Amino acid sequence: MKIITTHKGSDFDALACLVAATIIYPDARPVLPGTINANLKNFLAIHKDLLNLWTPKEVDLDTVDTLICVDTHSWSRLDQRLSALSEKSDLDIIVWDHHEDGDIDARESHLSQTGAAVTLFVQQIEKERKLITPIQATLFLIGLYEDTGHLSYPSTRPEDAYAAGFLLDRKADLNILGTFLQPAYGKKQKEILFDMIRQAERSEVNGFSLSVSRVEIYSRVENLAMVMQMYRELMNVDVAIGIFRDIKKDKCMVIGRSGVDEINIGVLMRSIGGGGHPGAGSALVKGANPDALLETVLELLKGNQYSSVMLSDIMSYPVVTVKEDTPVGDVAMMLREMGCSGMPVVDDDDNLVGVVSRRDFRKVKKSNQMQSPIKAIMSRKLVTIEYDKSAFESARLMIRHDIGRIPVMKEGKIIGIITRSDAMMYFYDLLPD
Ligand SMILES: [Mn+2]
Repeated sequence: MKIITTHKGSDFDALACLVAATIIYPDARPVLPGTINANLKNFLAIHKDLLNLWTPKEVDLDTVDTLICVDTHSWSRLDQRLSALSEKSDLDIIVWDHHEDGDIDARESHLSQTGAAVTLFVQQIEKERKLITPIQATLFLIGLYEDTGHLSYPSTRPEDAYAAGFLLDRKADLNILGTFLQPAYGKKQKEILFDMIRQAERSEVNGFSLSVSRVEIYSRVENLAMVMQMYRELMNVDVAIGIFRDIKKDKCMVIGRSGVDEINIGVLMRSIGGGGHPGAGSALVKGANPDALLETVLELLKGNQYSSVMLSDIMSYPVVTVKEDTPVGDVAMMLREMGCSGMPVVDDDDNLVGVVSRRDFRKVKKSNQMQSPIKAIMSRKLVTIEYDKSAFESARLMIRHDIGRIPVMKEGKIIGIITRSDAMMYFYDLLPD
C-alpha cells in the first residue's frame, strides 16, 4: 500500500499538499495526522467528505511499501504512529518539501525552498496537465496564501506567484478563501497592539514625533509588521519603533516605521544588523538588553550617525550642459551620441536658463533651423530642486510636472541631475553602502 502523509499540527499548506499529492499519485492514500490546527478543523468540518482522508489508525503499517511525505521530511514531525515506519528497511520513500531541514532519507526528493510547499505540486500538476476542481484549486490557494502571507512574506518566490495565478485561472474561490484563512489581525496581534499602546513612550527627535514601545512576547507572533503599522497610525506619529523581546529565545526584534523623508528606517536598521526600506525595516538582535538596544536606536535617530539620503547622494553628475548659443543641430548630435533624452541649457555665466529635451526638437520645421541657437527651441519652464532636498521631494516633482529629470541646484548653479532611475534606485534600496 502507498500512503501520503504530512506533518502533525497540519496547516493549510500541509492539507493542500496531501490532497495535491493524490492527484500526482492516484493509487496512494492520503493520511492526515491526528493533530491538526484549528483553522483546518473548520475547513474539514465542511469539506471532509470530498477529500477521502484516512486516519493513521486506519493504516496497517505492515502493508505499507511506499511512503510519500509532503510539507515535511522529518520523522519527528510525522504522526507518532506513522513515525514507526522509520524502522522499516525496505520502505520506498518520496518527499516533497520546502523546508530546509529533515532527516527522512528518500529515494526520490522534490525539495525546493518555495514560500509554500503546495507550489511544488501545482507546478507538477501543470506539467502533467492534470485537471483540478475549483474546490481543490481553492484549497491549494488557501495553503499557498497562508504560508506566504498572501505572497507578501520575503520567503515568497516567483514560483509561488505563478502558482497562485494558475490556481485563480482554475477557479479558486477567493470568497471561500477569505472565510477560512485566519485574519492577519487576530487575538494575539490585538493583545500585543494594546500592550504597545499602554507602554508607549512619546517623544520628539529632530523635530519629528516619535513613539517607542517595548513589549515582551512569548512565542513566534506572525504579522508583527502589520501590528507596527497600525501602532504608528493609532499613535499618530512620524516615526514608530517597536522592540519585541522574546524572552525564551533571548532575542529582540526591532521594527520601525517612518512617515517622513528625513528619517530613513532602512539605514537605521542596517546599522544594527537588519535591513529595510526608507519607510519600514527591522532587525533581529540576539542576546540584547532591550533598554540598551532602545538607547542605541534613539542615539542613531538623534545623532544622525546615519544621514538621511540627500539628493546629492543619489543624483547623477557631472552634468553635461550646453550653452544657449549652441546650434540646434549640434545639440541634437550630442544627445544622440550620449544616448540621453535631454540636457540643461546655461548662459555664459553657467546660470541655468532652460532645458532641452527630444520633445523640443519637434519644433524644428525647416532644415535651416538646425543652425539656430538652442535657446530658440528650449523650454524655459524650469523645474529644479535644491541639493539638500530629499529623494521623496524629487519624486513628487517628477509626478507633478510629468518630467523624468530635474536639475539639482546649489547656490544658483547646477551641480547634478536627478533622473527617474536615480529615484528608483533609492526607493528600492539599491544604494551602494
Ligand atoms: Mn508549508
